[in-house]
Amino acid sequence: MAFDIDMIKKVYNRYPERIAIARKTVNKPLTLSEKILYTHLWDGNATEEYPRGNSYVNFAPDRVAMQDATAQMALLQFMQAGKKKVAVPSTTHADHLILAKDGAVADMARSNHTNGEVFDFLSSVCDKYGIGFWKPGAGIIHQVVLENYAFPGGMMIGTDSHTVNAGGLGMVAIGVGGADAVDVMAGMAWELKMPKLIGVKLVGKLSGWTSPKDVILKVAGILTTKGGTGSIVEYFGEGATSMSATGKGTICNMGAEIGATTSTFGYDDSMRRYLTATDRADIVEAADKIAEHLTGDPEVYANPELYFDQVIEINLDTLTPHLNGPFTPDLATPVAEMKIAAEKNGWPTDIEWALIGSCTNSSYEDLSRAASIVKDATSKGVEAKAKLGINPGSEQVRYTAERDGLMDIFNSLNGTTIFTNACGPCIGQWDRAGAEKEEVNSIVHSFNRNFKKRADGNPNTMAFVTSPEMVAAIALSGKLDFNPLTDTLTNKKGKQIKLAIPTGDELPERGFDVKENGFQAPAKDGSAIEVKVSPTSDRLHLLSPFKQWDGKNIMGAVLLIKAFGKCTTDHISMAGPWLKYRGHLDNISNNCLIGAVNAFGKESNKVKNQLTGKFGEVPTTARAYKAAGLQSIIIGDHNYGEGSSREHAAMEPRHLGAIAVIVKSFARIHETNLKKQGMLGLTFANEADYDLIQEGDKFNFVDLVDFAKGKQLTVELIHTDNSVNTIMVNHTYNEAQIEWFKFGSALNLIKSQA
Ligand code: MIC
Ligand code: SF4
Repeated sequence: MAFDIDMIKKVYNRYPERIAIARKTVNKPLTLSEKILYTHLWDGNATEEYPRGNSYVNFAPDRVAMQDATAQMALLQFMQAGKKKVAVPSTTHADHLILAKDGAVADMARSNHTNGEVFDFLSSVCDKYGIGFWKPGAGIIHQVVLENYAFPGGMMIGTDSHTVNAGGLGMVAIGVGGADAVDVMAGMAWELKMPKLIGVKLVGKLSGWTSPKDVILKVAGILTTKGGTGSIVEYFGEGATSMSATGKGTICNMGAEIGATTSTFGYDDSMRRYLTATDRADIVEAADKIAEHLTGDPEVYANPELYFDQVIEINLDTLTPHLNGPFTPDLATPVAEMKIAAEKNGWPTDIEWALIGSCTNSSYEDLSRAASIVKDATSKGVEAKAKLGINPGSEQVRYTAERDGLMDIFNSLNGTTIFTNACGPCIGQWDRAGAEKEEVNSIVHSFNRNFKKRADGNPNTMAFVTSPEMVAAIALSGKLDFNPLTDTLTNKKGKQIKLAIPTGDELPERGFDVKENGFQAPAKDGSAIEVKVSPTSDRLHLLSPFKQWDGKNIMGAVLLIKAFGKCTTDHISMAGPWLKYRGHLDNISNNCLIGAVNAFGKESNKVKNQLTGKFGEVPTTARAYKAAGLQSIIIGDHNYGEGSSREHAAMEPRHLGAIAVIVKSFARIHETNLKKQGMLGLTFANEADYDLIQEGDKFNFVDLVDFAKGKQLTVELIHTDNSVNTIMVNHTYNEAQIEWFKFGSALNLIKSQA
């Protein structure tokens, strides 16, 4: 039986009426995305049409998911909100903090020891406030959510950018910062700008070496890392219905890499099969009663140009396997062209490590397809040339794969390590031997992100993203430019061998099984449970509220850093070794912007301290300004804050005394995170003004006292020679968000209302 089936039935019961009214209001056939959005309006039935890309709308998501690295801050904030229990079903998943090193058993034991304090904290907060807790080893948040909580037509938010994975089961699932999760858990509305809609029509069918991963690698190549910003991507067509639900999950998952708000697919047989196989036939029964509402209207899919803001068509019959990278997930190269591309760009082609896993590609089907390659190769006497590492997506997947002999196949290959059911190398939780030498090298993996330093901390590791079956093939060949469609491998006897095309099981033939799924249900009444945070802990620290705005124009704020080029959340608040401080704002602030490249001097973590004229690290310099009572300013380029949902990237600068971030453009989640934490997230009205910012600049916000919706702000740049440039900046704050700024943070506002 499904978790929270009563909630799901309630959602379905209101569907027919709400859809009928929405259809009348909007007065045209509806996409699936609109159906889900309009059935989840906070105010109930639709009374007006919300212009896409324009109006802010209040929604009522059905559930919330959090992972250990973001849940700490989310729950520390929730503890301040003065509530007894969460208002909607919510779960926390311990998956990010487990270091991959020696293999599952040893790694798990070490992690339980090193992270014990944090796991205990999460377990007790969840218990107290009615939140389900998936213990370390239970699996990666998005696989566990897909297996247990996602349901067609539902809406959820999660404190992780890959929450969007649940689109594989037809949800609108959106990644947010912890403060947004606090709103929903505290029983308040959740606000989102009505997204635009991108329709992707999948014609033809996948076959051979081409997999769902290649669909999204191709889409990323077309749309780039910011092409999806502010949009929901809705997939449809024969190619969509003919692929598995977990394959759909892979595609939706990496929608985060193109900046999309989320991605989704209409309810179909693949979802029925997956729900049934994961013990949720009750959802199928309920969904079937309103099946017509759980997909886009036929008119929409017949003439998509009329209903979507943009339409892309991809022919799966001619789509070929891809490798995307290095350093950015949208640099798409067909496998067949890798030889030329690698040579031209000087990408090393020797591969030492090939990794399968992450929330993107760690399903049973993924493992079975990769295993088919390994089995074929070993039966033909081929040995692996690179090391293969595997992180299964969940204990249920791992247990079933072990029962079905897939793990034996992997283990029979030389150089294979099975790591924990966790994020591991995908988030830099990887103790890769030799990484500290910072040698130039390439790796391949089935993950979603490949930013600099992400997997092993080495800035010179070039990571390429591809499907699990391609990862297996490359592990065997040891070559980045190996094309299994045309190239051969040499076996132990010196014979040339061609790999058979991958085969796999969408779902385990004998059904899923698991002994200990790792779930801890919360106490019915948690009021007596005490959540302990030691005052001397260096990992956890209770929050103190940010200061309110004093109501005056900000004058004389100093430039902290002018970031040059790509500045993702990994540059602003690095993960890997810093994940351990996710529950301790002051300690984690020591990584603030240390990865960002300073536009002056082009080095990272080296900025000029305006008080002393000396160069220093970003966090130290920020602390010096704060100690001197100065507010500071951050300048950035395009798509600033791309990547993760981690609100630390907003809270750290705030904690260190920064008050505004002025950039050419923002990634959605990060912009909201800045607003929620009481900062000014602003964009240059004239992009070229970025060039006016000089190293010793001071900033005057001369009309901040008139801060209002839709009205530009005026900023004076005072240069060191006392010359002045006056520039205009745009913002997207509405009235409610301006209150967050005034109160010092959204949480301060909630508390003032409680
Ligand atoms: C990631 O993939 O970058 C993460 C780690 O899952 C993040 C969340 C985090 O920083 O904790 C995300 O994608 O939101
Ligand atoms: Fe974990 Fe990687 Fe997925 Fe983020 S992208 S949730 S780090 S597996």
